[in-house]
Amino acid sequence: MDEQVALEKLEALRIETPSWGYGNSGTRFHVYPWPGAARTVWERLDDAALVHRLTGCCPSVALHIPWDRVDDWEALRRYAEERGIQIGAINPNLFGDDAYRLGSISNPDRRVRERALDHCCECIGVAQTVGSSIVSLWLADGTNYPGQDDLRGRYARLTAGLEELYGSLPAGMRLLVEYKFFEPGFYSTDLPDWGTAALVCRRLGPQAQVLVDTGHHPQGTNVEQIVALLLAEELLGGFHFNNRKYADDDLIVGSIDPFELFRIMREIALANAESSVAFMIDQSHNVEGKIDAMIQSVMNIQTAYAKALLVDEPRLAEAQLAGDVLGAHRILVDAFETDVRPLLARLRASLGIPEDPVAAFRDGGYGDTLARERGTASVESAYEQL
Ligand code: RM4
Ligand code: MN
Ligand code: MN
Repeated sequence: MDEQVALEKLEALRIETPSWGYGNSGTRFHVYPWPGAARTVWERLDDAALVHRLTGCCPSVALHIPWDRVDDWEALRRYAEERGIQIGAINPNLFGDDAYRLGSISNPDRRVRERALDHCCECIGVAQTVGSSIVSLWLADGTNYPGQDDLRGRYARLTAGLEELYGSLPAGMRLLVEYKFFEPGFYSTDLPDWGTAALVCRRLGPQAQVLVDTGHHPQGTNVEQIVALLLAEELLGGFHFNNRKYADDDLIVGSIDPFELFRIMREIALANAESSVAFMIDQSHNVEGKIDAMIQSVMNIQTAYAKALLVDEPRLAEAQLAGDVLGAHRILVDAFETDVRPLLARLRASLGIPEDPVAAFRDGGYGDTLARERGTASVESAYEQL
């Protein structure tokens, strides 16, 4: 691809960061407080705005409700806009309430199901008020033991609930349906995989699409093939980017397997689907600085995308047609091995932002200033939180 075209495409790429990635988080063993980590939704927006200032490509931030609940949503919207960002996907939280022990939308108890749906409707209202067009749903619903509940019954309750929710969506708003094959349910999960999510979205209608969280598959899953198939069926709504080594690790994007990230970005570039897919990060940081980690993830996505744009597609198509198995493979790997740092430095220079946003964050003293201003929050033990 011509370098100028690649630069234009890179400039157009937008990545949404998650409010919950800016606060302290941990494992079930402990939460280590990070000096200066955001303590309130307002501070989380401040940090998201800083990431946008340094990277130039993160103009929106996703919220998780009730973690980010405020009394005055208009005020929160204004606060974001004054800092040059917008509020993006609204994530209903259907797992942080004692009532959801046996699930939310699939719960055997009708009253709990109603409560879950009420919360989703509240989130639709929030999205409208803050100017967002995405409600992003991940359900922790599932079971821990064979026989605990009726699997077909759960599926029926799930689809009935989602149909009701879908009916409440205003025109122009999308419902993104996220899947995950385990956790917190260890025997079954009600939306375990992309196939189930796709079936459900098909049943609901065009405003429902699948969200792929890159950490939500069994080991060895070919995630880029899932992406390709969902794109072909016009069912790919968005991503939660992160990386994993073992489970749903939520490590920074591209840290464990940058080649997988490249392969995913290449499917999107090949389908010209950049503008219809929501690129979001879903990360939590246990031992590392939050803002630093977020910037590194953003840069890794840009790097993978730049490489994806460099694939010599005409030559690759020729090699594929000629049955040149390893020739085709080499053309793909060639792009992956290209050093795109100079290209990205040029992009950033042309946008008037630092050529190395991580270095700018580290050298700019931001971390020290935030630590001084905010101090080190004391956090409840992870055991109490979980
Ligand atoms: C889940 C899933 C959701 C995220 C929560 C915090 O595993 O990835 O998207 O909102 O974690
Ligand atoms: Mn996720
Ligand atoms: Mn997850």
